[in-house]
Amino acid sequence: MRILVTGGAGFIGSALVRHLVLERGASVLVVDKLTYAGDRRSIRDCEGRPGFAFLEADICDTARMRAAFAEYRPEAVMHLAAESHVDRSIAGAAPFIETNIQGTFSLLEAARGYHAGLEAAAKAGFRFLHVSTDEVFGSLGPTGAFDETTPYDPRSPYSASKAASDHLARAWRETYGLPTLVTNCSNNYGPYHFPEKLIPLIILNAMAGKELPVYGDGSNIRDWLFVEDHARALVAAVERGQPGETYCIGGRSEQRNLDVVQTICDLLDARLPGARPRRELIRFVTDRPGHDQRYAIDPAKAERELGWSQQESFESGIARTIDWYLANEWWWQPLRAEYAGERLGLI
Ligand code: NAD
Ligand code: TDX
Repeated sequence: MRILVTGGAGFIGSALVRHLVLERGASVLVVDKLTYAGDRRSIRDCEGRPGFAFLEADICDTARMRAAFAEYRPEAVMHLAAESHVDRSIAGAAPFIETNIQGTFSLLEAARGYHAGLEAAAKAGFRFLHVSTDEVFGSLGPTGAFDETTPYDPRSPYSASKAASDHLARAWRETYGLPTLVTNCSNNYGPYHFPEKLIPLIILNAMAGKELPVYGDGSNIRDWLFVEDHARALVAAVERGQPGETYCIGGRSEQRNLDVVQTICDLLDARLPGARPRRELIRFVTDRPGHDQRYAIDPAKAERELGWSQQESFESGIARTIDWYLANEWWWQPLRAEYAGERLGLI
């Protein structure tokens, strides 16, 4: 299969591209702008493989997207390119509106023109998978879980921009017949995760003996899914999902932020014993404005209709992730050096 993957140099996109190219032998064109969050080193093992190609381009550039479709002639699009960090969206929403909304619109338009020109069999088989987040559903109370029937209630600039893009993807199917599908997934973690996000930030700070910032009282809950399980779910959605449908993907693994941080401290203490337990580095800091309290996903539809299920438990996945960061300083050290002391104080 010939697949155009946007955002393939990012965290989830690179896991997907490595899975497609190295494990499934698929032909992949990565389209990525290489923002601060994109890094070609994350897919360096794919470079030079038959069928692998890379295009450095902005998805907002519709003319370039049209040319990429015309030249590459994909059978499917997997759209992951986005601005993805909630704290950055609070500090400045403009790139989120631009890439997540305008960029998705641009890509849908390019795909629509290309799809209209395909002959019948190729047209029927074409898929446009729009990859989204559980954050579009807002914040849960102590019980219940998001599923495909949950009303949208985004509460941050990031989640509002993703919600808008989900609606665009659906509208392009209803209005123009472009075979779009949407997936909404919970928090991913794993190798090649940019060190502004909670889990890699805590791992790297704890390794270095630096303070561990926990927003508010640490009681906020996220559902965590190992990134390689998400990559397999996305492939299942393209292969077996129905156009016009939404699939919620999650790890059935709810954790309080404070528990995640303490788990990382304890696992690192066991691997790199220090003079004092790393839990002593935990600092409760000013909360994120509009901080969603709890996310949880019911992935039953994806399990039933896509034949997908997660393989990695949080316990094994977090241990693998810590071991990966311990073994792969070559990847994270330049990113830490480049972003240290940044305006947002993220790292
Ligand atoms: P990321 O920030 O790690 O990577 C985003 C990638 O998109 C980068 O390679 C970046 O260079 C590229 N990009 C950004 N703007 C672009 C543009 N205008 N044109 C072309 N490329 C551009 O993000 P991620 O965590 O890998 O998330 C990927 C997708 O999955 C996003 O759509 C995100 O909303 C969604 N998602 C993420 C999570 C999560 O936990 N990280 C969970 C659910 C859904
Ligand atoms: O230093 C921190 N301290 C802290 O307590 C950071 C960076 C985060 N947090 C909290 C905020 C959240 O409750 O940890 C939780 C996870 O934070 P992030 O890693 O920033 O992820 P989140 O805001 O939950 O969003 C992530 O999951 C859904 C991704 O960044 C999104 O792209 C995805 O859609």
